[in-house]
Amino acid sequence: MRVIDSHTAGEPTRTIVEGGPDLGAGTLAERAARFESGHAWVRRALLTEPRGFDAMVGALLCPPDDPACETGIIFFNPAGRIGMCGHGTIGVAATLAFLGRIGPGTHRFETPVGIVSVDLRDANTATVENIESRRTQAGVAVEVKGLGRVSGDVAWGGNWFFLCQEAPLPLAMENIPALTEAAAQVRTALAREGIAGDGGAEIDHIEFFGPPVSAGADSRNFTLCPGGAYDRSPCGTGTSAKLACLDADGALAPGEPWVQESIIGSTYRAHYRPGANGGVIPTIEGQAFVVGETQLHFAPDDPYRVGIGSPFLVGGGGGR
Ligand code: PYC
Repeated sequence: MRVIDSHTAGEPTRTIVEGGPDLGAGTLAERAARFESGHAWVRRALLTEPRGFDAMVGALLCPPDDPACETGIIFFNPAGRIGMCGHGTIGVAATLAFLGRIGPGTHRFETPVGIVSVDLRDANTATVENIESRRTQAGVAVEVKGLGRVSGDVAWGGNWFFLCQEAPLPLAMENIPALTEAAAQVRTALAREGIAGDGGAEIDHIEFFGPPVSAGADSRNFTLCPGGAYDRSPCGTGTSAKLACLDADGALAPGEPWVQESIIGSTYRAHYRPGANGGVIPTIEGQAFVVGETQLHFAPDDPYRVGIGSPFLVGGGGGR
């Protein structure tokens, strides 16, 4: 399997460009479900140690359903599949530019939750027009172990988010372990209270917001992704969810710029236009850099060929 690694605003994306699993026929959503049920070893093998680490997001390039799209993309992280991924989309755009498969201009990428449009400005800079994002619940309060009563909004930005205006601690890098623990407790409390996205969908991304540090930024965030890793970038789908909340509160007008800063200080420039169904169509601009090209090997006698602690290792062997 051949992969290209990039990072977008500090958050890594590992794109499978050759040798990915054959997911058969069907819609991209059906093939994504098959990737999860029948090929979960790929996720573990690529993204967990010893080849990866818990913040990595994978991108599997597939034929799109819509021939007008440049590619289909299935995003995943070590914990499972994710719907859309803003930083991953910018990472894939930089990867395809690196491969000479796309040049500056507008391209459409298909994801299992919808088609996004990517405007590649140069080899590293891309603007993503995301799927329609919307707030579905406002001011939801929940009792959280160690934090007390926490209130936030539920919003869809291509993944489900709980957005807390108040962070339990200053959004500083030295607080990352404590912020991670606090966000994990919020996620547990939401699940316990049955607070969910549409159709009972799990809210698997938690965001805390606070004042920005960089001049020119409007807000700083900390985002816990599914599993235990935080987003090093300002989170493209999380920024989309934030724009939906700002719009719903009348706090940001269509076209007005919003600069979202991440916990590591990287930024996305964003704005939105009204969507057709009462939500917003977010636009997120960021930069990605290719950092490596790797041929992965899976030696049959390597006990960790599909990851440390992987359920796909049977008695130290087995697996794939
Ligand atoms: O940028 O949308 C994003 C994202 C989701 C999970 C990690 N990054």
